[in-house]
Amino acid sequence: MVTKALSAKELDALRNDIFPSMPTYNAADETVRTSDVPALWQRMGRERTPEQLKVLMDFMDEKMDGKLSRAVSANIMSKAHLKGPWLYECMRDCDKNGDGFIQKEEYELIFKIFGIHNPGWKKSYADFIKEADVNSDGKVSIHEAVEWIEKQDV
Ligand SMILES: [Ca+2]
Ligand SMILES: [Ca+2]
Repeated sequence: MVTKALSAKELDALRNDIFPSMPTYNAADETVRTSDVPALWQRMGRERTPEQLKVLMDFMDEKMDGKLSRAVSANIMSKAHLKGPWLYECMRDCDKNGDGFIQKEEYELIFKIFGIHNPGWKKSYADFIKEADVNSDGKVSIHEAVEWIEKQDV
């Protein structure tokens, strides 16, 4: 997603300057609305395609009540270049029923998020189970899912 790490200076600017300057910034709970996401990325100098932004915004609407807090925003952007932590966070968010394993509907969400960056990437849920279930218990854990995604070149 993001390939270059934000410097400490950039993160300070995000927290103290850019984030509070967004049109929908709410000082009471330190959040911005989903509609400010494109401007936020742009101000950080990280260009996203409209498709990438849409996935992120849909995700916020669905998972975060359409709001992004200042702490979460800095957290996501500071770690977005580190594949491991970002992927764990992403997989944990996709585990909608919170059982620690990725079911079919949850895989479809993962596929949607990662597929948008790689239109040529085609892996069915059956492929996912076959390839990712390393300990052969018939289920794919979050850990197994992260290791699998890391091999996908997405
Ligand atoms: Ca699950
Ligand atoms: Ca397994």
